[in-house]
Amino acid sequence: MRNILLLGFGLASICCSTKAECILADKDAQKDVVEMVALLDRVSENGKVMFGHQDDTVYGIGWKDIEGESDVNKVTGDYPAVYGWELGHIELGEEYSIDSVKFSNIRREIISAHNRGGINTISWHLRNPYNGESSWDKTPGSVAAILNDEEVQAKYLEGLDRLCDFFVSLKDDNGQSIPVFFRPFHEHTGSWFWWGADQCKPEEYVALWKMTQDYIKDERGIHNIAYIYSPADVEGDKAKYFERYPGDDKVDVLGFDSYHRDEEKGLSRYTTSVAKSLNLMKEESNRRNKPYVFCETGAEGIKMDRWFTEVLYPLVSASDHTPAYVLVWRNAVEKPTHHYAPYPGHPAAPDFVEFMEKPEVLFESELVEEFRKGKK
Ligand code: BMA
Repeated sequence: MRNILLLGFGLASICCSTKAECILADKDAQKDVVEMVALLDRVSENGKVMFGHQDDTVYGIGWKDIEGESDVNKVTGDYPAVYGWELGHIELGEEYSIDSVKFSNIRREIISAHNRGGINTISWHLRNPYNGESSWDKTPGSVAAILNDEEVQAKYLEGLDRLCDFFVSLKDDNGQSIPVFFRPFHEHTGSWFWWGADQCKPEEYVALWKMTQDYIKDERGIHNIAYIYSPADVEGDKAKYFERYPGDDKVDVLGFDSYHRDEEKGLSRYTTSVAKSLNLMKEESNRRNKPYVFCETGAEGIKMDRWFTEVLYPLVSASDHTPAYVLVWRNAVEKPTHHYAPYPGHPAAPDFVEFMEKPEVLFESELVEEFRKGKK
């Protein structure tokens, strides 16, 4: 519906109902960033949901660093429409990511995915600049230190600069910057990361978000980014979802992460809480004129052979205003039980093909046909 109201405002207004609302968090965002956000909106409003997979083409079960290889493609014959990439350790100036992938290979695969018509979204499990510990460090006051302690702040910005250099290096064959989503400081309503709820005050989290965003767009002049807000599953609790929300003018896409951890015990907690959160997303998406996505999910090891069609599909397709994408986590080459998409021979593979064939579910070639070429 929203789109119809907007035709008069041209590109920048595709996903908004008044011109004032059309401006993304980055007011100078490239035109194709605006288009990328608007594409999410169009997908949702057509009752479709894109399938995404983390680190899809850099490794999988039994292989690594084979250009264009993909467990999802080997099982379904198509690529995911959305690719998640993890840039943890880029802040250290290292050659390899937290998951032991060369950053140059991640860059290459982001460019290839973009050239095929796919969408890229970036997460960042950065080390704690306060003490050098991992993202999972729970030292309270780390965010406050970044904000208030000059030395810690300088260390953080040094790392952020390296992330920015990576963003800048994302160029297509014509030298144009490639638009990507960035999902900083995710799952912060939980308390397992140093930026989590027990470790910082809401206003400190918001200040860290703003500092980061302002640095990227204003200090570094980087305009190929749209920003996704991605708390942990709050089970539909609106107050909790927005307690640490940076603001409508700082966020372009709403989302959340939730995993099906009690798979063997049945569906209860996961399906109930995810359904509630998706409902909340849908309502707030309408109210705030922002698309919404299911940023991270999955059942580790996929022990239910029909998980994709019987658990995930009913959740993400049960609406005329679906999440624009759902992304399952990575197929860890170094720890084969840590996988979230089927690979050839996996007992859930036939069901995954059925999932792909559902009319609502878009893999990459369908996204390209229907929404890029077809201009739905
Ligand atoms: C987690 C796990 C870790 C990984 C991290 C960053 O959920 O998959 O093994 O290092 O994400 O990708």
